[in-house]
Amino acid sequence: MSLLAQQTWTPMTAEERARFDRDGFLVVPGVLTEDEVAIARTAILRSKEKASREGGLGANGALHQLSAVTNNPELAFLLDHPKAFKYIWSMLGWNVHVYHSHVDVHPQIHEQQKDWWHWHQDGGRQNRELETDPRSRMSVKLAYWLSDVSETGRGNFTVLPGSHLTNWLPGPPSRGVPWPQPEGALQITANPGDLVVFDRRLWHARSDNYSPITRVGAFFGYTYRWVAGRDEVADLPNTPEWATFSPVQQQLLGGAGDGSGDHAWGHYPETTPLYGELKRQGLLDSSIPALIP
Ligand SMILES: O=C(O)CCC(=O)C(=O)O
Repeated sequence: MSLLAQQTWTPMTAEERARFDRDGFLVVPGVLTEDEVAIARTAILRSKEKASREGGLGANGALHQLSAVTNNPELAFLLDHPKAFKYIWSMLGWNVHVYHSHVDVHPQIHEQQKDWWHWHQDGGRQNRELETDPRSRMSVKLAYWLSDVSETGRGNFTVLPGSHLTNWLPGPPSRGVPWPQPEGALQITANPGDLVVFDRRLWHARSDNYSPITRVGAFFGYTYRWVAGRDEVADLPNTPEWATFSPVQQQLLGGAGDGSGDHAWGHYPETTPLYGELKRQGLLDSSIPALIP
């Protein structure tokens, strides 16, 4: 029996779902092994070195690089890592792709920064163009921690728990105006290999890293395939790496299945790799609308 055939996925638990619905995020410890952390870190730090040589780093020598797998094919395993990906298909179902991803490296900052307002919800124009209150969830993001942020002040991911049902947060009149953190802001602490799963509507922000530990993370945002992607993936099928990606990974990277007519609107579930995988494993739970064909 092949490794793939032996693989068994499990859905997120009812308790996790209830906590996610209440808080807008989950922290899941120990998702990646030490080896997996090392593989991902090495790839991302190599990208940072390349960007550094090419003058592509931002303020304070930081890297914020979009299209994670296009730029770092070694990260493909993070797209559908069973311990992390279960949160995506459990909530969004099988007709999904990664619409936006990035890797981030933030070295120590030596000078105290102004209180710049980085708080936002994901989805850009979705926060103007969706008319409901609260707006629809639309997407869920995975944040893999590849450095030790087990204490605050290390560039921790910062959230406002429970804010995913709030359309508007009082902030500065414009981005360039320093502004205090919102009351209740929480810097999430995590070890290398831990995962944060968050609802795109959760108000969140990066914090500054004043520690000597370079902060490294990888972020993958998933949404329905009928929402256009932001990542640069159009040329990926022409690369030598493409054939090394599994059909599910290819789906998540914008590929349209096995050539038998897969459709991004999910018209033909039987041709969609993730549908096939969930069906094979008996995980199509009809109590969850997004998992119904
Ligand atoms: O880097 C961070 O901690 C924040 C990332 C972020 O804002 C995002 O993924 O939308």
